[in-house]
Amino acid sequence: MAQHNANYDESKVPDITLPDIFVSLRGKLISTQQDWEEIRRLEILDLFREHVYGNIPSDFDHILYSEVQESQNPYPEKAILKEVNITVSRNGKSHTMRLNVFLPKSGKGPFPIFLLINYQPKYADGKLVEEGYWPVSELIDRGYATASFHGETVAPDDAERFSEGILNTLYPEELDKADGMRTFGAWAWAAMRAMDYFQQDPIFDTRKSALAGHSRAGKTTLWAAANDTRWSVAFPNESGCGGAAISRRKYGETVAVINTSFPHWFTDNFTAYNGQEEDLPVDQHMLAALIAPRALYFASARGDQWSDPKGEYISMQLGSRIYSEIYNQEVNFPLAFEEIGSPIIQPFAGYHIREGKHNLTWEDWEHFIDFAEIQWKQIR
Ligand code: GTR
Repeated sequence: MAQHNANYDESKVPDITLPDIFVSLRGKLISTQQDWEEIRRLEILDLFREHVYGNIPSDFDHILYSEVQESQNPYPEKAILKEVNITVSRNGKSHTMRLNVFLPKSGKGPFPIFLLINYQPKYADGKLVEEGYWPVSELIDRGYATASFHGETVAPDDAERFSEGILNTLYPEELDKADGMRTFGAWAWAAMRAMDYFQQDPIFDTRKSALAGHSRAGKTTLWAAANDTRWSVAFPNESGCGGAAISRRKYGETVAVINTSFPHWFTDNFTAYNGQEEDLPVDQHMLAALIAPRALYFASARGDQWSDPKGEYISMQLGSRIYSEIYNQEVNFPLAFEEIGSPIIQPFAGYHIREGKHNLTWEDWEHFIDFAEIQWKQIR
């Protein structure tokens, strides 16, 4: 990977002109909720689909949920572990993905739910993950259900093998399309199937549902939540290039670098923007805007310059204008990036940058949970 070529010098960031969230492709000024929801939001979603992430096919013939027992419950005293196989069939073929769910033993529910999209190779067996990265114990203590699936059980994170999951079995026609589904589309599809599962069981309060993911799973979190409005809160953590960060800044990881290192992540059309970020019909602040009026929180780390923390914050500053301009909410990020101290936690939109390296930690989760609780307080 050409990491050594990356620009980390703010003075070398190009002067950029970003596409306007509030002007439609036909030049219409977008100022009402109706125009946003019926015109501009759909345009932006489709531009990201065609040029960046590819399709997320939504059709299938059957979906079946069955419980298996393969792992030991690490918290038998306070949590119920459900290992759920989700089997989806289409055109006579089927694929099974695994969802691991923990429910609090105390309380009757319905429980709000935090879903983590996982991809870490060390957990590739789809099993349970450790404290910090997936803080099951703390989430249960606070009265929440939490679940996780591993990307590998849907589409392997590998340029050679990515199709050896739902792409080969369920949606083979996607493989030949320039805007076809690739790994991130497949993982986003899996988050939707997890939500299907939560919605058919009244033990979950899906009006209070948060989708979280770190890094490549953070990029997926944003794309999944943009497409699936059943999520009430999205937490892309240190999602960087192709996630929260503004692509045109070319700071840290760039479109060319990510497409070269991970050709299976984005749709093939995205390679046209290698080194040509200024030609993109979108930038990532527009993806942020697609989450509204649901809630969105970005998190960065100072030691993670590869993900361009400043680009992530700018995209939150600009994208979150949707809440004030279209949804009449008092959301704003008046501080310049350099002035940020403590986490900015407000209704609808939040941001923090912590010390330390690229990782998902308990410190990140504590702010996520505080932020989610602010959003969910409004829901009775
Ligand atoms: C890096 C990649 C980033 C980020 C990260 C991760 O190698 O360049 O875009 O996704 O991996 O997922 O941890």
